[in-house]
Amino acid sequence: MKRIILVSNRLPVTVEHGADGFTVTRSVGGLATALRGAHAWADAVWIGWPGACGPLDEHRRARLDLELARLGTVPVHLSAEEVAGFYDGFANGLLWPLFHYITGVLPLRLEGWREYQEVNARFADAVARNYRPDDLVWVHDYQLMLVPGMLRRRLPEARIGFFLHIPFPSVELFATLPHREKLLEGLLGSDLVGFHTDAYRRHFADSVHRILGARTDPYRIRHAGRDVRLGTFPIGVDPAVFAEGGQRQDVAREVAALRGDGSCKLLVGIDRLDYTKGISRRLLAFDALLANRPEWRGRVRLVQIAVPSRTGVRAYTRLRNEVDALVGRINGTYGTAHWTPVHYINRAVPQTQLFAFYRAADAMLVTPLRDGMNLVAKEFVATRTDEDGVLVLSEFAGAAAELTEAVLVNPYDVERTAEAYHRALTMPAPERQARMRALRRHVLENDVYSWADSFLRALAIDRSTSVKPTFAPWPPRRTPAGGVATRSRS
Ligand code: ADQ
Repeated sequence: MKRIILVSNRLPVTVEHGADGFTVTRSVGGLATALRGAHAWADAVWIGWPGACGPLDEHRRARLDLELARLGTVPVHLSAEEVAGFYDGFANGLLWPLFHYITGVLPLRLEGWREYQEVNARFADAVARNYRPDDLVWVHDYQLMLVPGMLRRRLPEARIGFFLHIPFPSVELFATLPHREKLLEGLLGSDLVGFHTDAYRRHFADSVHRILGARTDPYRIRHAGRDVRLGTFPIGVDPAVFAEGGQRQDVAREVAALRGDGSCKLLVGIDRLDYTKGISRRLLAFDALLANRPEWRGRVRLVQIAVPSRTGVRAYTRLRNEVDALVGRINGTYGTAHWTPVHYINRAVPQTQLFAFYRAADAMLVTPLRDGMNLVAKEFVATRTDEDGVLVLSEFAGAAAELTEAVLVNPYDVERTAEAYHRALTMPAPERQARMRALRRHVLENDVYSWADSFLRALAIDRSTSVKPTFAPWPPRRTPAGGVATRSRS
């Protein structure tokens, strides 16, 4: 069995400092859950940044590295300057907004390109040091786009895969990026490049064709005398975790408390506090619902949970102020002594509460302006073993290509999004159940394990084999109801 080297910006660990040293624990959620299966497979190693560990003398650093090795991980330690330039500057200040089509927050001056290259080179060094012939190397996400190319020069025979967790934008936008050639060439060091949707895969092939002049077809690119395969691998969740979580006793008590006597319907939003997640427009649509349909006043509330994120990037401070102000305005305008329209929780919540919110929601609002996939939508569906609850989903989330039975919305169209909330809140039970049953079928059949499995299988097979298409092409079909639908996996 082949050994796997996983490579991601963050290691799936949390290092905590105490008076007598540090403790290292495995973290849950996100990529940590997604790759748990792959990490446990054979004697995999995971290479990445363990987070800021403060100043450590040589002895403590060696002890920390030993602890990390015990968990099957290899650290790439980064200095504060490297994090500022590579992570806050180039990756999150430029690539993140550009790849999500949020051009309004792009910096006037390019920051962090030098650090981005240096840190990518350090990751490539760490992989090369740990590499053994026949290993599969799987690199993750936009922070490490140069790593496959750097590795290919050092390990020409290595089997290298890359997966992009965020959208790949249209060539019109990608072409504006300084250093676009270097980034594409970095990715083309891979044997296989994976995306969440067919649209992202096609955008990438278009960009390579237009910018590098390479010969491309939908699933293969000929570059520098090698074939690079492309594939669509939509990520999923671990449905058992959410099904079991949603049915726990303590969760049931919390659900009852949230629902109260049932006279007030519950809308729920759960996100990282990120401008791509569409929280401001989601609030504006709720405002419009209360303005246009006064019958909902006192009869519906929105719980918005937003976990603080990337506080080192300026655009995130502005977003926080904007959301604070909108929540204040809506509550000030419509709130009464007996009813608060928006309950805003600006911190991470424990898993028990997450399960309870998913379970208690009459409608879950997942309305990003753009999102690679969006796991919250799939976690909500996985939790609803009661086959009830409505998913309101942005057509600009990767998940919309699969979850076609959701109520799909254009989050930029605030008035129609407000109408979609109304539709979700008034949907008859048989329709809610039919839609939820169909959503559940898809989420249960396409879980996170089949995602990792299918990518690794495709990476391990012969280089000349092409990756089978899984989804119908963008743009989605229009449904008679005016919503948007794409064909789901056959
Ligand atoms: P993210 O942008 O982080 O991931 P998402 O897919 O929604 O977005 O995952 C967020 C995770 O954090 C979920 O597991 C959710 O439960 C958890 N979470 C969110 N808010 C929380 C809160 N307030 N408290 C506690 N937990 C919270 C990136 C891409 C996505 C892609 C994933 C996986 O941006 O598009 O789906 O990677 O590829």
